[in-house]
Amino acid sequence: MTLSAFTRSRSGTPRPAALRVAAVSALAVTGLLATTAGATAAAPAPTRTTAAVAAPDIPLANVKAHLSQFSQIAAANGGNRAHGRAGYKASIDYVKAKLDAAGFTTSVQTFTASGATGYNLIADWPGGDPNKVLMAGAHLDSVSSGAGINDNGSGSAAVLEAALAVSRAQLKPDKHLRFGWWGAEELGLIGSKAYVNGLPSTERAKFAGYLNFDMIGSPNPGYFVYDDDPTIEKTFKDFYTGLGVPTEIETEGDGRSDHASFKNVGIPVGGLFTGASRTKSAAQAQKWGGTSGQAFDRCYHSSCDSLTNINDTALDRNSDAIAHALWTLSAGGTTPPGTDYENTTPVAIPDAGAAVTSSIAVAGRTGNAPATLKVSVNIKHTYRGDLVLDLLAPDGTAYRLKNSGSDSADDIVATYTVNASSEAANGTWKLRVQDVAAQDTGTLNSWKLTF
Ligand code: DTR
Ligand code: CA
Ligand code: ZN
Ligand code: ZN
Repeated sequence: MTLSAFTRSRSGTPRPAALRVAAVSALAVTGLLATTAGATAAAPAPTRTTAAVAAPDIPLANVKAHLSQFSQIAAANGGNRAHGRAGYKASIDYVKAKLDAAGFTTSVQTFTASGATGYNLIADWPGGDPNKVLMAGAHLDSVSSGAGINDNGSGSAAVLEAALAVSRAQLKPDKHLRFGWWGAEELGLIGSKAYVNGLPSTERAKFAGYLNFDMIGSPNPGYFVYDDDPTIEKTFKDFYTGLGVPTEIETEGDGRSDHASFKNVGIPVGGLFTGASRTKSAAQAQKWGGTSGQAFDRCYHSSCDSLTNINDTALDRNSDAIAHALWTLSAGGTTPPGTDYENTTPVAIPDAGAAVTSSIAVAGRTGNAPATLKVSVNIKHTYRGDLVLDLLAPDGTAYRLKNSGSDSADDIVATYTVNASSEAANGTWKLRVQDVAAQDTGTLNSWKLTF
């Protein structure tokens, strides 16, 4: 479907300008598009809205600072952070000190493996429904041959920084947030098994989910999402869709990391992975970049798994994905969600220019959006016929709200009804606005979703 761009003539009769082809995503809407308000209605009154809280960006520099600490710890302790070695306990002490200072309730659980004492670090963020626990974790131990910066300093550092972001935000999620750093994963998931097996069944039943992050900064990265639980999987996939980064299902992971300890007792699990010793295919290199025919991590379980063995882009994206999943999945449950979600931040609309977007993060809802999702829009403009409006669902599906045309009236204050019943309600929805004809311009004042 192409849009023809019209330059506006004062008579209001459009003269087709050179065609401007605007690719419009396939419309998933089946009718039910209707404007239900005239242009003269007053702007909708501000409404009470459930806090639609988007996750913060996780600063890559902070994550890498933790990796530097892990590297220094290994260097000061025989070159590794392996189970039973001083470097592992020093890693636990480093992470614990950061969390204690940030207001977490921490505890260190000990266990024995291969004749040596092992340690798990558990950190609880005070608040939330104690009967709905969302946990994120990573194994903190390395193999004995090296510092284990990608495996698994990357997951440990990213989970730590996401936890610190929860503290900085003083997040008050509906669910109770818990974080874990596991010992002796490299010996066979020993630490996480000790933790889960030590939980009474009544405590296990309180888990809404466990998110695992083991190797998320591989130097020749792939973007793999665990497919064990559909809701968790979709949360991560929607995040990457928002970045325009394709993902693949993690196929070598079953039983290969700490999520297996939780899955084995029936807890929903998910996670992210950037690859280990398997080789990146040509097709994967085509979509992700990097080097085909080369391992995702050539230093897997080797002494060269050092600070240089990290892809910053992958680590940054996955750190942000962790925060997105925590914010999204920890909402919902006890406090019933509101029906209205509004963004009142003005966005200037460039005259005959690129489209602009405004986002609303919806969380805490269950199931899909309704067949009569209301989209209320308030735009100040001197020639509304210039404007094309689309609603973008969290998975990127576009729903056309308004085409351009010869309507020379000012402003858009309207509510559109969209059949969004095939879209998950939770996630980041966007309003896309484009001014496709020269001369007049305006500003998006606010927009609102009503479920
Ligand atoms: N067992 C992990 C590395 C690993 C291998 N395959 C997967 C799949 C999913 C997560 C992790 C892994 C380790 O060596 O720590
Ligand atoms: Ca970031
Ligand atoms: Zn490993
Ligand atoms: Zn690992």
